[in-house]
This record gives sequence, structure tokens and C-alpha cells, in this order.
Amino acid sequence: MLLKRLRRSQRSKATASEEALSPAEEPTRRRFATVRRWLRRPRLPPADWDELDEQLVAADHGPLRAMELLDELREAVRADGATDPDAARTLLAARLREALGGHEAEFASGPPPQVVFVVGVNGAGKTTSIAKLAHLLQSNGHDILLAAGDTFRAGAIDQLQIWGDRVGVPVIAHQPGGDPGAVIYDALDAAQARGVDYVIADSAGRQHNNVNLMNEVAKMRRVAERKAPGAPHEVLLVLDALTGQNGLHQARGFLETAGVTGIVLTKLDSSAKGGVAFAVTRTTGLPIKFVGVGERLTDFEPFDPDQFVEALLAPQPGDAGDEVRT
Ligand SMILES: Nc1nc2c(ncn2[C@@H]2O[C@H](COP(=O)(O)OP(=O)(O)OP(=O)(O)O)[C@@H](O)[C@H]2O)c(=O)[nH]1
Ligand SMILES: [Mg+2]
Repeated sequence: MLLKRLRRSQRSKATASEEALSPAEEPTRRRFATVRRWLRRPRLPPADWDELDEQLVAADHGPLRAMELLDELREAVRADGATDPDAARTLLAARLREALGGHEAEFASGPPPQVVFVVGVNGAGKTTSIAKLAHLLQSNGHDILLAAGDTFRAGAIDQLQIWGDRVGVPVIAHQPGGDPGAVIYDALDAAQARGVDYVIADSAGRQHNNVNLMNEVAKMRRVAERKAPGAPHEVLLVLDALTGQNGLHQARGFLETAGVTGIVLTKLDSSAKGGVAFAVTRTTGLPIKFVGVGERLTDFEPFDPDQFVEALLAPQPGDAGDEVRT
């Protein structure tokens, strides 16, 4: 599976201490400190349900989901007659993984060119994520071509070209104000002529109005569908972890009309709410395929629910509880 291969290649570059969550995701990990402390108790005292509830809500699970999770846990603990933290931990981990879609999603792979559209509201991190994805695919030996589909915002084309130069991948661009459909057409033409593996297309995050924005994405799709079989193979919706539920609300138009196949969750490094990953999967019903964990090219990883949950629940040396407080 392509994502797994990409992740392995990323990981081989990371040091052992970066294996679980990257240091950039530390705030997320800190959030779960109370949960982990709770799970370390030799017996589960009833009063701690409240503490756990607070913790899950604080991590952006939303009161309703936190309650559901706790009910399931309580029920399981009661059914087993168990007050064993290990059993509770295993159950919680399984539920959290399930909430994230259970296993790692797939990423487009097949005959070239594979066409990837990147959509999302302005400022979510589309252009940066395109550069990071191009870098990741390229370091796995793939030929990439970028398409400057955001012809609306002044400076957007230049910005993609700068990233293209930095990563060392060609960018197909037209004039500002041009037709993004025509950019896609030319990019696919060039990709087919050059035998490029992946075409990654940027798109506008803002237009004169929302209807125009959605029409534009729809047109990009139509052009791609006609030009390359099965295209677009991926439509990645970029969501900013900092905007939480509000960001999801703003992105609803894309979810309804763009044929989104997966999520890129950016800025997890600055978000203290790891629970946003759960909220996003639950609300959209779509897998998170990549996460952005910083502003550098390498701050980008294929998303693995198992690893994410394990890292959230694994005891950390920094967890308070046993230590002497200063
Ligand atoms: N900390 C952090 N910053 C990020 C991440 N991803 C993107 N950013 C920053 O978010 C800002 C917006 O990123 P862009 O890639 O320009 O966003 P965009 O969606 O293309 O925005 P528009 O072109 O205006 O629609 C930039 O300052 C990026 O450096 C991330 O994972 N972590
Ligand atoms: Mg952009």
C-alpha cells in the first residue's frame, strides 16, 4: 500500500524518539496526560469517570461523543467485572482507532498520470501541503508535476512556483485570472507527454462567491475526467486543525460538490486538540490521509490511526502524577 511505503520512508529518516508522534505533536500528547494517568491506576475508582469525561471533551471529542465513549467503557468494565486499567486501555484504544476509520487509508497509485486535486478554504494550508506531498512522493522516486490551479488570489501562482523550485518539480501555470480548467488541461497534456507519475493541482480557496468557487472545482474535475482515465484519482480536502468544527463548517461546500476522497489535517503542531482528528473523521466520514505538523517541507506524514492512538495513550516520561511537583 502506497501510504504505508511512504510512511516507512519518512520514518527511516526520523530518530527513534520521533517514532510515535513527532515532537511537533507534543501539545496533542499533553492533552491526553490525564487519560494516561487514569489508565495507570491499579484500580479504576468511580470518581475518575468525571475526570476522564472532562479530558475527552477538552481534547475536542465533543460532550456527546465523550459520553458515548465513557458509556461503552463503563459497560465493558461492568460486563467483565474488571477494574483493570489494561482492559480499559485496550478497549479505549480500539474505540479510538475505530473512530479514526480503523486502519490506514490508501493513496492513489496506478498508471501514470495519477491526478491529485487539493481543495480547501483559503489559508488552510493547500499550497504548503502540495509542496510537502510533492517532496514526499519525489523522495520515493516518483516524477511529479504541479498545476497552478489557483488563478484567483494575487500571488498564488508565484507562491506555487517558488515551492516548485524549492522541491525541484516543474509547475504548469497560466496568467493570473486565467481559467483553472485550461491549466489542468495543459498540465495533464504535459504529464502525459513526459510520463509523469503524479500531477498535483492547487486550487483557489476563495472566489467572488461560494458558487463560483464550487463551479470552478467542478470544471477542473470535468476537464481532468475527459483528459485522463479515472482522473481525478484523489481529491484531498485540506483542513486546518486550529479551526476545528468551524473549519469543517466552512469546508462543507467542498464536501458536497468536489468528490473529496480524503483529508489532509494541517497545523496539528499548533493545535492542542488531538480530538479534532476524531471530529473530522466522524463528521466527514472520510479518512485522514496526511497530517501537517509544521512549516518545513518534511513536516508532513501519512496518517496512521494505530500509531496516533498508541502515541496518545502510551505512558510518557513527562506525564505528571508520580513525579514530585516543583
Ligand atoms: N504550523 C503549521 N503551519 C502550517 C502548516 N501547513 C501550512 N501552514 C501555514 O499556513 C499558512 C497558509 O498556508 P498555505 O499553504 O498558503 O494555505 P492555502 O490553503 O494555500 O491558502 P490560500 O492560497 O490563501 O487559499 C502558511 O503560513 C503556512 O506556512 C502546518 O502543518 N503547520
Ligand atoms: Mg494557496
